[in-house]
Amino acid sequence: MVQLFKFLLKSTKAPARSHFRPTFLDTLRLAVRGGHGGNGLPKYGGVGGQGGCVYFVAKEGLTLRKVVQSLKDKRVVASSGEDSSKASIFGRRGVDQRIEVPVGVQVYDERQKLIADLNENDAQCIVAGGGVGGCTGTNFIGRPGENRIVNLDLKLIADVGLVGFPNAGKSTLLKAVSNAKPKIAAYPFTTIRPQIGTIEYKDLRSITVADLPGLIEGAHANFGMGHKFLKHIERTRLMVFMVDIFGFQLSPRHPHRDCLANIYALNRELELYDPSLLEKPSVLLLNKMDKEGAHEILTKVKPIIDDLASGLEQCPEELRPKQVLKFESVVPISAMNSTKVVQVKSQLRRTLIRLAEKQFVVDSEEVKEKLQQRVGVVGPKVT
Ligand SMILES: Nc1nc2c(ncn2[C@@H]2O[C@H](COP(=O)(O)OP(=O)(O)O)[C@@H](O)[C@H]2O)c(=O)[nH]1
Ligand SMILES: [Mg+2]
Repeated sequence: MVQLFKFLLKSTKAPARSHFRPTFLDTLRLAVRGGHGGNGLPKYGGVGGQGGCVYFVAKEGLTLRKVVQSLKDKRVVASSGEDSSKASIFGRRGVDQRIEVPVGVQVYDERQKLIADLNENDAQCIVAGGGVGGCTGTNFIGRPGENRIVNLDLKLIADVGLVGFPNAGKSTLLKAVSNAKPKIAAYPFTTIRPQIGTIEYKDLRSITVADLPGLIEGAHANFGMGHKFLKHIERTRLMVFMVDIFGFQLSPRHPHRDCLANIYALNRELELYDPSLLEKPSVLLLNKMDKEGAHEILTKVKPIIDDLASGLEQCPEELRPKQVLKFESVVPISAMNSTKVVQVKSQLRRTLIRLAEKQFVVDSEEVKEKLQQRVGVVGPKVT
């Protein structure tokens, strides 16, 4: 009987719903309120304790989903300051609330004004101040704490952002160069959340690479995942575009786009999202060079890729960008060939070093200029 009962229970159990797994969470809205100030004691001139504040503290290894799970609800309130009393003339301060959030979170107020950018471990900010305690100035009545809604926007921080249409081989490359374990398949949209991998070099240096999935032609019109993940590019130092040398077709209903059209389409999607991204340093990887016929295509398209503006005429109008990308380098690769992958690894590193050096020169020029402006007024010119 018990056996039968158990069997029935088992058979009614819902099937595993792995496809309902929560998706990547990169925005969160929270109500925060500082504690109320305690009341003062007029008779003795006592001062109420200040209300506690709500802080956000950035911690590595956290995700916004963990933050949600750790909170009871989406309202965070710090405790009130204690009233002043005969026994303690100065009321005790309310206890602060310290909410740990992932590194890379930007905090905005309701009008989308940036409050803080928590882009390193242990960085912190006050998001709701506590109310002042009651004193002579406030008629001994404690003031309420700050009360507001804040929006947290997580932007991943990686050195390199990998961008390309589905099936280009982004996940394959990320897996080959780094410690990440992304899903790989021969159909689009196998990766629906950004993946970050770390490339480690023999000298123990490392760089991080983010695979930013889901971009398709028409993403600006919110097709597919839209531009949901493009915002993560803003924080990367180098954009790596990846295209299949044989082109790409999203589905039989969509036109087949050759490799050049793919590059223009990526260019255009980026431009429509944020034209200033086109100024960011970028590298182009032409993938699947191991397949037959790849080299013939490469010889045909290479001169146009080197000067994208020259091919704009032939580009289908709906894909045509206003301003073209300028790549630091164009590298034909095969994400499945280990020698090529090693080359990509060192190429990425070299490019990042070069960029850092360039930035250093710009920074020191700026410092020199500022110094000159200052010193110029009171003393000799610095050279
Ligand atoms: N022949 C060949 N196939 C590749 C190469 N790189 C990736 N692929 C295949 O292309 C398909 C899509 O790869 P994936 O990494 O999932 O692409 P993603 O959508 O850009 O992440 C998979 O079937 C891979 O095995 C390559 O260099 N050569
Ligand atoms: Mg993928």
